[in-house]
Amino acid sequence: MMKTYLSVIRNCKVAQRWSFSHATRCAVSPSPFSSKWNCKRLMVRRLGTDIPTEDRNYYITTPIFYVNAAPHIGHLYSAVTADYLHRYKLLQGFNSRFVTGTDEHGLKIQQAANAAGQDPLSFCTKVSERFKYLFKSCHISYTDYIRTTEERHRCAVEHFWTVLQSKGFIYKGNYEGWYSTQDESFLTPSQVGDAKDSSGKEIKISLESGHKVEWMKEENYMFRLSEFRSRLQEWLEGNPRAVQPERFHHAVLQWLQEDLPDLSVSRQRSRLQWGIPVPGDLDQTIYVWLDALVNYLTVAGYPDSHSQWWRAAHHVVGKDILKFHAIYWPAFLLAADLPLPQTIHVHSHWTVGGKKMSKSLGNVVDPLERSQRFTIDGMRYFLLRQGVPDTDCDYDDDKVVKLLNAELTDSLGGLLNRCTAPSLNPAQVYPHFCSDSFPSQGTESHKGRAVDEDYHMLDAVRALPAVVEQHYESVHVYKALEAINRCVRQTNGFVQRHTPWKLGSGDGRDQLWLDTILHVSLECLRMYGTLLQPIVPEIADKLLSRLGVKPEEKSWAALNFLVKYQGKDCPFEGRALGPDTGVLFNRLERPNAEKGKPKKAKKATKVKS
Ligand code: ME8
Repeated sequence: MMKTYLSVIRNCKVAQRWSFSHATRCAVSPSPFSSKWNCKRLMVRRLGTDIPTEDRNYYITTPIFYVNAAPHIGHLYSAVTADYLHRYKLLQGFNSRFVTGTDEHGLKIQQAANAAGQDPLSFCTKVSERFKYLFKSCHISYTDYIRTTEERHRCAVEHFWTVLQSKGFIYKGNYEGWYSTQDESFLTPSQVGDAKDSSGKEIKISLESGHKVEWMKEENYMFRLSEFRSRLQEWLEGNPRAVQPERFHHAVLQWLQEDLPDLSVSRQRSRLQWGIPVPGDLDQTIYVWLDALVNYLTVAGYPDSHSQWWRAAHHVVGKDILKFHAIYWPAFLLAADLPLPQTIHVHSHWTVGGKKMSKSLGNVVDPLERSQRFTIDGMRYFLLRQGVPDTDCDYDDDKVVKLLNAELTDSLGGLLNRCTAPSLNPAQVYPHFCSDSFPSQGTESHKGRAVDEDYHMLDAVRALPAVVEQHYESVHVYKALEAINRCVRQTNGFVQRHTPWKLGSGDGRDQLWLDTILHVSLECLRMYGTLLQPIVPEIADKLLSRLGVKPEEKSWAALNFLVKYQGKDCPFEGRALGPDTGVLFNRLERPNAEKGKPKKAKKATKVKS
C-alpha cells in the first residue's frame, strides 16, 4: 500500500510541478519585449502543440450546495470563482471541465423536506432548480451540473464504498459522540462548547460553526481515518500549494497534530432514510459527506474511465468545509488508491452588516435580485474585486454602486468612450502608430512626443498579463483586478496628459501624434478587455467587439501588446472599429439610505440551531 501511496504522491508532484513551473514562468516574464516574454509566448504556443493532451486538461469544481435553503451571495461567490478559473483556462488553450450542483441527501435535508411537508425528492428538485437558475442567469458556464440523487452518482458512491470496504478501511463499530445536523459533522469533545439557546436553555454547540450539537450513540460503519495522519502530513508537506492560501494549508497541518479519530461513515436507516443505503446492509445509510465528496469523481466518469479528468482536479471551497476537503476527502482517496486533488482553493466568507448571513438575522442577500439590480457582470466584478480569499468580506449595496461606477463606468468605460469618439476618430478605424512620435526608449529622436510617464505606462501594461496570470492562478483575483485598474488609470492619465482633442488636424505631425495616442490607448484597452474576459464576459466582449477584435483574436495567445513599438506589423492597424453599441457600463444609482441598507439585523441569538 505504501508503494501505491508513494506513486500517488509522485504523480501529484509531477502534475503539480508542471502547473507550478508554468505559473512561475509566467510570473517572471516581465516584458513582451524581452527574451523572457518570448519564452512565455513559446509556453503559450506549446499549450497548443507539444504538451500531451491529458496535461492540457483542467477540472474545476465548486462545493455542491445543500438544498435546505435558497442560494445567497456566498454560493454565487464560490460559483463565480470557479467560473473565472474555467474561462481563464479555456482562454489559455486548456480543455476545461467545470462542475457545480447540489448536495441532496442527509438528515438536514430530510428534516427540511419534512418541515415543508414535501416528499424529499420533490423538495430537492425545487431548490436545486433555484440554484441552477441562479447560475444560468449569472453566466456560470458549468459543463456539468450534478445532483447527488442521480443514478450515476449512486453507482459511483456504491462502487467507492465497496472499494474502501474491500481494502479493509471500513469496519463496523459503535459510534458515540457529538453530531451537528446543520454541519452534518461529527465533533470531538474539544470542538464542542456551552451556550444558551434563544429560550435560555443550556445547550452544546460546535465551537467552529456555532451550530447546535447533539450526543449520538449508534452502531455505525467506521472509516480508519486515524491510519492516514502521516500520509496526509506527507502530502501537504510535499505539496505546499495543495491547499491555498497558505494560512489554510497551515490550518490543516495544525489539525493533523490534533486528535484524528476514526470517522463514522454511516447512520442507522431508522434515523436517516434520505440517503444511499450501505451496499449489502440496508439497515445503514451512507454518511452524507462521504456521499457528497464522491460527486467530484462521479462527474469525472468514475467508476468507469475517469483518470484523464481526475488527475487534473482542482476544488474551490469555502473555509467552512476545509476539514472535509483537506482531511476526509484525501484520506478516502488514498484509501481507494486514487490520486489526490491538485489544489484546494479555499476562500473566506461574505458577511452582511459584519454578521454571518442567516435567515433569523434577516440579512441574507439574494444574489439573483442583486444581479438584476446591478447587472450580472456588475455583481461578478464586485464579488471578485472585493472578495479576499484570506479574510472575510462585508457585503454592502452602497459599496457595490461606488465601486462599479468608479471602475467600470468612469475609468474603463470612460477610456473606451474617449478613444472611440467620432470627434477624435471620425474614420472609426484602429489608427496608425507612428514610431517617430513615440520612438522606442533610448532612440535618438527629436520628433518624439512621448514623455517618461508614457514609457512607464507602457512598461506597466506590458507586464500586466504576467501579473494578472500570477494572481488568477493563485485565486487572488482582487490583486489582478487592482493591477488592471491601476493600468486603466494610467492610460486615462496618458490621454489626459496629451489632450488629443486639442490636436488640430491641419498639422500633419499633430495628426500622426493624435493617431498614435489613440493607437496606444486602444492597444491598452484591447489588453484590458482580453484579460477581463473571465471576470466580466459580457463587458469584455462588448469592449473587444467595439475595437473590432475578432473571436480568434481574444485568446491569451493574442495578448501581444503594441507590436508596432517593436517595429512589427500590427493586424489591427487601419481596421474598421466595431459598431458603437452604447456605453460600456451604465452608471448605477446610489441606493437611497433606506432602500440600500440590508435589513437591520435582528438581535443576534448566540445559536443557529
Ligand atoms: O457545505 N461566503 O454546502 P453548503 C462565501 N453540501 N461562501 C459561502 C458562504 C459565505 N457566507 N456561505 C456558503 C455544504 N458559502 C456541502 C458541501 S461539497 C462535497 C459538499 C459557500 O450549501 C462556500 O463555498 O453549506 C461554502 O463552502 C459552501 O457555500 C457551503 O455550501
